Amino acid sequence: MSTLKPLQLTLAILKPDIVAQPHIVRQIKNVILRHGFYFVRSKLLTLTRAKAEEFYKEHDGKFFHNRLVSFMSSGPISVHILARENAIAEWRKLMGPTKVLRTIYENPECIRGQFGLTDTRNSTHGSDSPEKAKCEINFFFSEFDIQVWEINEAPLFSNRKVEFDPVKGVHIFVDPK
Ligand code: 3AN
Repeated sequence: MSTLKPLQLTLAILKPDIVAQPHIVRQIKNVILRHGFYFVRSKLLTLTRAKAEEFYKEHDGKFFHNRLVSFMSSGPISVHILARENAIAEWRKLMGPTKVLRTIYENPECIRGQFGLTDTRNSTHGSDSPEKAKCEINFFFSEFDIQVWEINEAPLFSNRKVEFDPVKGVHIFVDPK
């Protein structure tokens, strides 16, 4: 019997503070690859303020909401569907805690500990549950059908029939020839 655990999808965002520094984007993508994640889809885009408000509507009314949506719509973000066993928890572990000002002392090895600037400009985002991952993937990749991916593409990823294409910035299928 196979002991392979199914791949899980999550949504990762490299926020404007990171995208403004291409060498740090490269470092973070390398960390993601070294930790066994697959880049399933990737996009570079800039959120309008209205779209940033929609994405963060659960934080409406909180003291940091205005600065959060201003920041998230202030420049390009790099958005990725990542796949891995336990992708949601593993990506959140790699990012580290939300509060950068504490994390840089308490957990300096994680991505936010290394690259975060403030509690708002905290480098990265990751979905925090399977339901949120589905919803957030659909928010940014409405053309991506999770069920179709699970049937058609996931087995090729699980069987490692993919390789990372640095030009496209995603994993592509290896030619079987
Ligand atoms: P996470 O991104 O770790 O899941 P959430 O969902 O609680 O954290 O918060 C969403 C975003 O809101 C954070 N990534 C951060 O940019 C911002 N944020 C959260 N808490 C604070 C805070 N206390 N001060 C400033 N910004 C915050």
